[in-house]
Parts: sequence; structure tokens; C-alpha cells
Amino acid sequence: MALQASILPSAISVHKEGKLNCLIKDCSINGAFVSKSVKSDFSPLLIGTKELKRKQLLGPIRAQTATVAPSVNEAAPDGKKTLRKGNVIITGASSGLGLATAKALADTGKWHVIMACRNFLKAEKAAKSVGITKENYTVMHLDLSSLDSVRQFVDTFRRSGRPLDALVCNAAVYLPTAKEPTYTAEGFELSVGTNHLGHFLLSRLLLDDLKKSDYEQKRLIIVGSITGNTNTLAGNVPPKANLGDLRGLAGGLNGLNSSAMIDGGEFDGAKAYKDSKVCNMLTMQEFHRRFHDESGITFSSLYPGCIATTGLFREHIPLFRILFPPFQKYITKGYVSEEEAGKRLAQVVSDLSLAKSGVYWSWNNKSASFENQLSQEASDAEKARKLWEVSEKLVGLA
Ligand code: LMG
Ligand code: NDP
Ligand code: PMR
Repeated sequence: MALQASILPSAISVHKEGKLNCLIKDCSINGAFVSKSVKSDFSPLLIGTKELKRKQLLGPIRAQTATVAPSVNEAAPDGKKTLRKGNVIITGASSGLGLATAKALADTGKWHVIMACRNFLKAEKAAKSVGITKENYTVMHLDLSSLDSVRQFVDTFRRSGRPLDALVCNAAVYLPTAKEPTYTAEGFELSVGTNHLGHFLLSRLLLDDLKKSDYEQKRLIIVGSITGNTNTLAGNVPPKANLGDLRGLAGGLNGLNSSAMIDGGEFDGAKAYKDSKVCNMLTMQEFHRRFHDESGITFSSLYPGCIATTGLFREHIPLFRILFPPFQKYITKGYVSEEEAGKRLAQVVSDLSLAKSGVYWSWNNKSASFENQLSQEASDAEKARKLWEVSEKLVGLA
């Protein structure tokens, strides 16, 4: 801490009461979001058209896998038009922030949530454990560490016949203790490959679907984080995010003929995660610049607060997992429960007051949203353009 304070004296101060006060006011303490496992009879496999047909022959179909979108503006009995439910895809909705957001949106009764998850059975159990009613969600298989899986997911989603009104790129992996890089199916370093490149392809492909939606508002959200922003105290905890001139990414991020790190440096799992978050925030802004005016889609990113209890830290050392939640709760006051964070992301999906495009949202200690300032690198338009072009090549779009 003393080290941090000396690195960034302007970013931190100590209140009279001894509370830590930081640039980002993201403090909110809420009860923990409890998730229990329950039994499920769902197949962990992707359910495609053939499988659906087979199930139709065998008997009644479960709502989760076979519902067809209700028609637009269904006429109510009294002749008045009622707005249809919105359809939102949330990646990584099987735990943490994604699950809490799915729950928050489903509970409004206004959204049907497509839970895009790599582990079908886990997602089904998770949805049941938090009590999402079955007509309000569908689980579809998506492994972001495989571009084939991303393309297959888009195909399956289109075959479901649902319009797409909002896409939330939420899933992520964090490998802080990895000594050596691991790789996606296409050979990209796993953190950037999953968190950035998988989502980049997914969102580029689904942009067309969003454009076609006739919903009252259409949104594409990519979850960012404070730790990728070096204009904050948290973003100055080493190793710091830095994309450099993108030479490692341009070289394919494969650790063979190029580095596994975007900036071309030595592999560092914690840095790779933070770099991937910078990519997420740059991508959101590039989407905004390229497509907002033409499509009317709202592009947003956010830092929901420090959700210190999620699965994101599963690879961290046990001591960290024990100390991190109390550290965030009682010392930095940056802690937020999964439930509260889910409500925040749900606001970014559906609140009319958060309709502005190109914004990186955060919340203050009274849980009020505000437009936050990104670091210099995370708001560098030239870097965003270059990142876009290099990423297009890597995922086979250019
Ligand atoms: C590193 O490990 C890896 O080494 C690195 O490779 C990389 O992967 C990196 O960013 C990822 O992680 C992290 C691991 C190693 O860190 C921890 O485990 C630290 C966890 C968080 C710090 C815990 C602080 C302990 C405080 C416990 C408090 C809990 C109880 C609260 C009860 C409150 C009651 C009211 O370790 C380190 O990083 C070294 C960390 C050294 C700890 C430094 C201690 C900081 C204490 C902060 C005090 C702040 C005081 C502010 C002023 C308060 C005024 C009263
Ligand atoms: P969790 O680990 O709880 O959730 C991550 C989700 O991503 C899980 O559902 C996981 O699936 C899924 N996932 C991981 N790899 C893949 C993959 N290859 N394909 C598909 N899904 C995958 O972490 P959080 O809820 O904390 O993280 C959610 C988002 O919030 C991330 O973008 C993270 O960067 C961001 N964030 C988190 C903060 C925090 O303090 N926790 C702070 C700021 C931002 P599975 O369940 O199968 O493992
Ligand atoms: Mg950090 C106000 C201070 C603050 C906030 C909001 C966070 C958020 N962190 C803060 C401060 C500190 N952290 C300080 C002073 C330290 C040194 C003790 C510290 C350490 C620390 C570690 C080792 N913090 C971490 C780690 C992680 O491994 C987490 C990480 O970097 O994941 C990439 C993490 C985080 N701190 C946060 C948040 C939100 C995270 C994790 C998740 C993320 O950014 O997505």
C-alpha cells in the first residue's frame, strides 16, 4: 500500500476515519449473492436443429431450448399493442456477474436471457439455483476460446428465430499464477484470445442481428475494468496494462514466432488479463465510432465495482482468495456484491437513463451511475483503430 501511495500520490487519500478514498468512487456493501447447485437433467451438449427435431418426436420440449420469439408487437385482447420481451445474449452467464445480470433482467419479466456458456450443465444448474424461471432463459453453448464455437453459436442463435436486442460480452478468464502461456483452439494466448478475440468475433458477427432488431433500443456492452485503467490506483498495482505498439498481437500472439503478450513482452498472466480489458474498452469505443450514428445502437462498457467473491479469482493463490474480499470490503471499500453488480450491468442493458453511446460507466458509493474517465491508453483512438484492424485479421474477418 505504501508502495502504491508513493506511485500515485494523487490517486489516494486517507479519510479522517481512516477509510481509503480513491479516484474511482465505487463503494457499495451488500449481502452476498448465494448460489446453490441443484440437479438438472439437461444435456451439456449444444442442442441444434436435429436434436430439437429428435426431442420433438420424443415428447414435449423444454422451454429453454425451443421457444420461438413472440411476435413483435403482439396485439393484446383489447386491441392495444404490447411491446414484446427483449432478447439479450449474456456470455459467461453461468457464474458471477453474468449470472447475477441474467437474474436481474429475467426478474423484470421484460427480458428473455440467452445464457451463452461453455458448460451447458453448469449454466442450467446456475439458472435454477438463483431461481430464473424457465420461460425467461435459454442456455446456448459458446466457448469463446474457439472461433469455430463462436461461429457455431451465432448460427445456432440465428436458427432459434429470436431477434437480438442486446449483447453483453461478459465472460472472462484470469490466470494470475500461470508461469507459461496457454492457448485457444486457434493458438492465441488464452486470456486475450478468450476475453478479447472471442468477443471481438462474436460481436462483429452479431452486429448485423442487432441492426435488424426493431426493439425500442439496441445495445452492445463489453465489460471493462478498473484494473485496465492506469489513471486509477487499482490500475497501478503491478503488473500494469500496456498494449505497446501491438507487435505481439500482430504476430499472432502464439508464443512461437511472436510473443504471447500483446506488447511483445514476457508472458505475465495478470498483465494479459488487464491488457484484454483494455482491448475490451477500446473495442467498445471503436464500435461506437464506426457504427453508432448509422445503426442507433448504444455501445457501452463499465466497471461494475470489485466483485471480490466471483469465480474470476479461482486460479489465484489461496491466501489471495481469503484476503481479497475483506481487503476490498473494509480497506479499499471498492467491494460490491454479485447481486448489486448484476443490477448495475442490468441498468446498462435496459435503463433509459444509460442510453448514451460510447460511455464507460461506473457507480459511486451511493450506487449512482456516472460516466467515468478512461486512462489515456484505454481511450486512444488511434490504438483502437489499429487494434480493430489487427483483430479482424486474426479472427478471419479481413
Ligand atoms: C500477485 O499476487 C502475484 O504475485 C503477481 O504475479 C500477479 O499475479 C498479481 O495482480 C496479480 O498477484 C498477489 C498476492 C501476493 O496478493 C495478495 O494476496 C494480496 C491480497 C490483497 C491484499 C491483502 C492485504 C491484507 C490486508 C488484510 C486485511 C483483511 C482484513 C480486513 C479487516 C478489516 C477490519 C476492519 O501478495 C501481494 O501482492 C503482496 C501484498 C502485500 C500486502 C500489502 C498489504 C497491503 C495492506 C493494505 C493496507 C492498506 C492500508 C491503507 C490505509 C488504511 C488506513 C487505516
Ligand atoms: P466469473 O469467473 O464468475 O465469471 C466468468 C464467466 O466467464 C464464467 O461464466 C465462465 O464460465 C465464463 N467463461 C470463461 N471462459 C469462457 C469461455 N472460453 N467461453 C465461454 N465462457 C467462458 O467472473 P466474474 O463474474 O467476476 O467476471 C465477469 C466479468 O466481469 C469479466 O469480464 C471480468 O473481467 C469483469 N470484472 C470482474 C470484476 C470482479 O471484481 N470480479 C471487476 C471488474 C470486471 P464457467 O462458469 O464455465 O467457468
Ligand atoms: Mg486491487 C481502491 C482501490 C482498489 C480497487 C477498487 C481495486 C480493485 N484494487 C484496489 C487497490 C489495490 N489492489 C491495492 C492497494 C492493492 C495492493 C495490495 C491491490 C492488489 C490487487 C491484486 C493483487 N488488486 C487486485 C489484485 C488482483 O489479482 C486483482 C486483479 O488485478 O485482477 C486482474 C485485483 C483487483 N483489484 C480491484 C479489482 C476490481 C480487481 C480484480 C478484477 C478486475 O479488474 O477485473
